[in-house]
Amino acid sequence: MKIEAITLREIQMPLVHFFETSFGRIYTRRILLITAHSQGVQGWAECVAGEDPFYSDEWIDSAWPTITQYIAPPVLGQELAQARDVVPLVAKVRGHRMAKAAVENAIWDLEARLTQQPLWKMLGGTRTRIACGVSIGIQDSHQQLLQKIETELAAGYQRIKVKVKPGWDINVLEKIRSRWPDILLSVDANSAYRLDQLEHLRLFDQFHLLMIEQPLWYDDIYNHARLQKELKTSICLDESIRQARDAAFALDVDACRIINIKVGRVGGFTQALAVHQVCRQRNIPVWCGGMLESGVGRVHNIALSSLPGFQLPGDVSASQRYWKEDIIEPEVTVSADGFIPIADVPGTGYRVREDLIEKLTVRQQTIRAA
Ligand code: OSB
Ligand code: MG
Repeated sequence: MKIEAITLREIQMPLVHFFETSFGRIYTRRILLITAHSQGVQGWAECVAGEDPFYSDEWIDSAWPTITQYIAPPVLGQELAQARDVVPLVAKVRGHRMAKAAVENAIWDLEARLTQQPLWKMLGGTRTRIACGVSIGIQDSHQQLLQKIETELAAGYQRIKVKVKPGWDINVLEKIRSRWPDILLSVDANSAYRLDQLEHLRLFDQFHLLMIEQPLWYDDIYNHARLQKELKTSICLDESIRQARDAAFALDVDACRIINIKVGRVGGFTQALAVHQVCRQRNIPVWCGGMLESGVGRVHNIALSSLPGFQLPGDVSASQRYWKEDIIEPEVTVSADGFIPIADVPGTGYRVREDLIEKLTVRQQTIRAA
């Protein structure tokens, strides 16, 4: 396939409910969508860079010029045998993994459509349904959080993850556990703690959590290994794992027992498969993280979650938890027992609603092969 053009679009979509983590609260998403064009067919992907450089150092306004000036040009006009051939073409650019992932994944999507294959099978998926959990942000009150958990459990979600930070942690977990002693429960700190808070972190052990996600520095592995030695609760790394080498290092030093794979954070499907492979070889369970994606990114997360190592429920949940109206058709829905089925159909199994995207677009740029 020859990549004839790449389109960047920014759409803006208000969240149904604000989302708050230890680094801040967000009400409306600014989402960068990428389209790769070849032979009259379009592949779509979402750049998961946020509105601010807080979760990672990338953000939407860094990703845009990085793609137009450095990532799209080496790919445009190239005859690619397969989507993973994008990787060496953009390897010269250091970092900017979310920007790279958006272009690479659009080309995976394109290849699936051009060859009429299911994307999940191209990736090596084996599951015909994926187990779903939810990630619930910090709320205005404990009462509001308990109500949200109740709603999500009633909807069938198999695992509840709550965001924590100092002041919104042990007190909250006591209330959750006294009401639901046995649910599958995790916490995500998004780097809100330091190793000198060890005595406080030990308090998490009493709640038999499935995991504590990224308690320490976003770029750290060594101190997580020191912490894991001191905790009963399994550490899961998110931010710290940028590539397969990081996963191998983290597992060699026992910095975690579980890994969260986000395809954008590691730089695209090819690297996500490499991280998955490292974890498979060592029998370490992985799960698919979320970045408050629109349907375009969400369906890619579903495809990735079909791989055999995705043994724990992910943060991949229904469209309606985020959006009044999603930009794909049908919207992503979750069964009453907490699964998303994966159909054996070409592409992603979902149609991109270009009409709606057009209405939501606030800027657009197309770059063509010379
Ligand atoms: O750490 O997993 C995270 C959202 C934005 C940034 C970081 C994270 C998250 C989530 C949301 O937890 C997961 C979802 O998409 O529902
Ligand atoms: Mg996380």
